[in-house]
Amino acid sequence: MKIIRSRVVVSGIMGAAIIIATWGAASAAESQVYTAELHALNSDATGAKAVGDAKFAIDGDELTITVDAEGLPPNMMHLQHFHGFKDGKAASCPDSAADKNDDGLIDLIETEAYAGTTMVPFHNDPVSMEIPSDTYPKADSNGSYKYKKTLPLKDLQAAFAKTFGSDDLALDRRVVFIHGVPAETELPKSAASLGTIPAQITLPIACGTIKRLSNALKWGGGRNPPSPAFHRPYLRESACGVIASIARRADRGLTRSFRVY
Ligand SMILES: [Cu+2]
Repeated sequence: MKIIRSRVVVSGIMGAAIIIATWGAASAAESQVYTAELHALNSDATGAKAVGDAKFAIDGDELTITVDAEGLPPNMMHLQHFHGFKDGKAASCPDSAADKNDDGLIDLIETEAYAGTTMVPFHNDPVSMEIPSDTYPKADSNGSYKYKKTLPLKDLQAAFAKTFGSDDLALDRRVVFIHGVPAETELPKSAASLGTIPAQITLPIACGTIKRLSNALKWGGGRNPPSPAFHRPYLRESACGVIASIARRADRGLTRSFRVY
């Protein structure tokens, strides 16, 4: 009986060790991935069916932003950002109901009720938080581009806090927009834009909601991924406690069954 009992205890401890080691590794790497599948907006007006995907990979202190897009108006620069609400409310991509003035377009101002405000630009220097820039990616003659930028996460969080009052990028509550049609595109006068910027530059042509990916995969897809707090040491310890108590229960159960025997 002693031999079997100690086997149960040992396997319980081993199980706990494996699980703790797994959590420890996840915690140390601090890797998180967020993605957004971009779908076309205003394609009737632009004649373009823009699609693509955006990815935000946090690896330790680094954030890598990638955007692969195609079906864009070719040979021109396209503004791209994540948009969101300052109060952290979840942003969404506008649908046709967003066209309040019924001019057949969802202009930048009409997106605000759904997606909030322009937050972080994806150009050569996102940390600058400068929205006007001539370093946004340029679509090639096929209407495609690939954008990739790695930056210090802390720097972006600090810049974000300066502008929006919180260092929480809250990526899973934001949307990605790609903007821009050729300058010569005729748009109705009702197409609104920011300040004096022509509506052709800011017209949204693709949108995607950002979703957190990495832990959802680790934890079996459909289930809600655990919050980052799950990786905190005291939670790991309490999980350790749960494993130990399961091991104890198994041990007691075994003891009882032997007594019956
Ligand atoms: Cu934008």
